Amino acid sequence: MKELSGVIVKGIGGFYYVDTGRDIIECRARGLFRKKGFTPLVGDRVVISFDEDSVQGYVSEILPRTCELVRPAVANVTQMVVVVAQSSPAPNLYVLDKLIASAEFVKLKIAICFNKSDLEENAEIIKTYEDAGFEVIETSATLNAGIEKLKEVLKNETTVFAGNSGVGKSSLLNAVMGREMFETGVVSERLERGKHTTRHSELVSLPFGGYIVDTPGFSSFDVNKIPSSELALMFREFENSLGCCRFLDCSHTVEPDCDVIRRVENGEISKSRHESYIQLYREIKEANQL
Ligand SMILES: Nc1nc2c(ncn2[C@@H]2O[C@H](COP(=O)(O)OP(=O)(O)OP(=O)(O)O)[C@@H](O)[C@H]2O)c(=O)[nH]1
Ligand SMILES: [Mg+2]
Ligand SMILES: [Zn+2]
Repeated sequence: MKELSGVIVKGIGGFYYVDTGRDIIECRARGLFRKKGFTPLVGDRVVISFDEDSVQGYVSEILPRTCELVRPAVANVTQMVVVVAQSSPAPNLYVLDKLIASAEFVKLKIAICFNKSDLEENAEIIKTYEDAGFEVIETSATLNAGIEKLKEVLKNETTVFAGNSGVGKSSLLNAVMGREMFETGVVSERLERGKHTTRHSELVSLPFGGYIVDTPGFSSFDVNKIPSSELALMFREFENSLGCCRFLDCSHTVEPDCDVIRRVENGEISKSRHESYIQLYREIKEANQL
């Protein structure tokens, strides 16, 4: 028996596919984990026992996780790239800000990719997010533009691609990989063609180091887990205001002498970001009252 370490890149029907850096080895998990109610996840760093004579190995140990996402169910993600189409479909800033807040909550690195620059440039939105302090990448998957910068951002990270359906996540990943690995096109078209779309999360290893996860359609984490009192911390450009409002427990939604609202009014903080904050704040409050 040989012991090897690796990363689970795919899990289907009780089998785990472990990337050891040299090969991908099909493994079963030791019954041990099931007894403890602990299931290996895609993204887990594991130790496997592997018999040279056998084609199958066993996952014998799971190393501690740095984080654990629920949807997609992936462990040890380090970064989220939120993809937005500059037009078609029109950007939904609330969805974008919600994804950003959920990623901030689990302390992921964040980059925002404004795709479809070949159709219509949306300089205003790009500026909003640059000013708020985000890494912004402008791309066109169709024209293969901005892909080198995207690759730099992806290098040596484990990245989930999130964003509404049709914004071009799979197209961008194909451009990064340099081949058609991911299925593109709108869901309805895919169904009409009767093509299989994957429902399992899978890590794809990048030739220049790192992994990516393509998540179909909209994806977000459980934002309702963010305590409403901490939501302001998930909006990085609010930071300088915290502690500067008249009320110590200011919610930054309606209060007088609120420093966040003051900075929205003088244009230092974007109005749309603050609107998303208010909507999310109310959503979290409501969900927690049930
Ligand atoms: N004009 C233009 N079209 C693009 C670009 N990127 C993607 N598309 C098109 O937009 C459509 C949707 O692209 P996908 O890559 O399938 O989008 P997705 O985000 O993966 O969508 P889901 O898998 O449904 O979540 C396809 O018809 C693509 O050809 C781009 O940069 N410019
Ligand atoms: Mg896709
Ligand atoms: Zn305030």
